Parts: sequence; structure tokens; C-alpha cells
Amino acid sequence: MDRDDEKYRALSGDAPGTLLGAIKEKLVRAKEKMAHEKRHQSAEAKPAANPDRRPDGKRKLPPGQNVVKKWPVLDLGVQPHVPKDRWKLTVNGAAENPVVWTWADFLAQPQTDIVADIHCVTTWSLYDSRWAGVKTSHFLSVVRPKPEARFVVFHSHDGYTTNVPLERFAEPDALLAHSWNGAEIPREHGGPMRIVIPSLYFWKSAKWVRQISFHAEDRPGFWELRGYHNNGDPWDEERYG
Ligand SMILES: Nc1nc2c(c(=O)[nH]1)N[C@H]1C(S)=C(S)[C@@H](COP(=O)(O)O)O[C@H]1N2
Ligand SMILES: [Mo]
Repeated sequence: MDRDDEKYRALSGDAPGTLLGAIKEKLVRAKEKMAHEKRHQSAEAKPAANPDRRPDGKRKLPPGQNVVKKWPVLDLGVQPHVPKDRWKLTVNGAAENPVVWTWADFLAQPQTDIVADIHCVTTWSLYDSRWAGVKTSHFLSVVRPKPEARFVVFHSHDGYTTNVPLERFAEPDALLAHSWNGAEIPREHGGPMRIVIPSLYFWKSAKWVRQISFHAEDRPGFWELRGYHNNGDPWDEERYG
């Protein structure tokens, strides 16, 4: 087993039959290299870079970001097809009520809309997406993390994982989302269900989610193991570790 194989094994300690083997290794390598070289890091804060303000008066564009009008697609080279009638969301780890939801269960939960900006670590930002789905705060009220649970890991159908502290996951504008701007989230953007955590760089918003795990200890995910920052707050420009 060579070094790369070992890395993938290490990361895919979950789903047998994920599509990791099909990942575009070159692409992963290139992004990993960028992370190590700390590309895209702005030399200094740019207070006057964009005059746009949020409703609360704060700047709308985090440091080092550029606004795009078209929504880019980023993945590991595979875009899993997950039919809704076979979709399942499994909760495990430190939770009092580790549910398994079908699509019908998911849609039977209270539904919420939020409007938020997307900030990708590769420096694009997309303003004003309207997402619909189930608030993470509602989800948490159902699954009830145990007192020791402090971190959340998302596991996706393409083998991707990413980690967030429980309190970031619980933020009031974070969603388990199924719709974007009035239509179902397209497959390439993570449909039928993806996570949306607007306060963090978009790599923390896992697409094609199949499992949500609660842990007492932090467990870095796919990009966090490859040089991305563990927290990923765009306002603090936490791009690379
Ligand atoms: N399952 C999965 N989720 C993922 C990724 C991925 O490769 N697989 N890429 C992440 C990264 S790096 C980004 S920037 C966003 C891209 O989402 P988009 O393609 O909808 O723009 O998804 C994040 N979630
Ligand atoms: Mo990204």
C-alpha cells in the first residue's frame, strides 16, 4: 500500500463502497499544495475592498474574497446520484436519540428559509442564496447530543468528511438544506440534501450528506487533514492551517 492509499484508507474509515477510488487525485494534490503554500491569503486586511454592507451595517465581503455571479461547482471528481426514495440520514455517536431519517421523515420536520452569502476558500463569494430545509437547531432538539458531544462530523456519499464544533453547527442560520432559490438543490451542488453553515467557508458545508456524527473529540475531515484550517471562519480569514 503506498502513501496515498493509506491516506484514503485513513479518511474513509466509514462507508464501504464510497466512491473515493474515483477521486481526481491530481485535483486533490493541487489543492493540498495550495493549502501548504497558503495561497489566496491576503497580505493585509482590505477595509475598503468592497463597499457593500450587510443589513447589520457590517461588511458583506470577508477579506480576500471576490464576488461572482455564477455559482461554481467544486467536488472531488464524483457527484453521487442519491435518489430520494433511497435517501437515508443516519445519526450516530454521542446522541441520546440517534435517528435514521428517510426523505419523508426529513420533510415532515419544520421547514425554514434563510438567505445567506457563500464564501469559498478559493476566494469566490456568492451573495444572497435562499436556502430551504430544516434548521440545525431543530435537528439538534430531536437527536439531543449527549453532554460530552462537542464536535460534529458530516459524512458524504462521495467519501468526503468535514468537522465543525457543535456550537457552529447549532448557529441559527445553519440548515440541513434541500432547496436553493426556490428549486431542489441540483445534484452537482449536493442534492438531495447538503449542510449549509453560512458563517464558515463553504468547504464546511458538506454536500450529499448521509451521516452526522457527534463526538467528544475533534476529528479533522478531508480538507482539514490536507492543510485547510480547522475552523474555517472567513471573517478571520482562516483559510489554511
Ligand atoms: N460531499 C462533498 N461536500 C463538499 C465538497 C466535496 O467535494 N464533497 N466540497 C466542499 C467544498 S471545497 C466547497 S467550496 C463546496 C462547494 O459547493 P458547491 O459545489 O455547491 O459550490 O462544497 C463543499 N462540500
Ligand atoms: Mo472550497
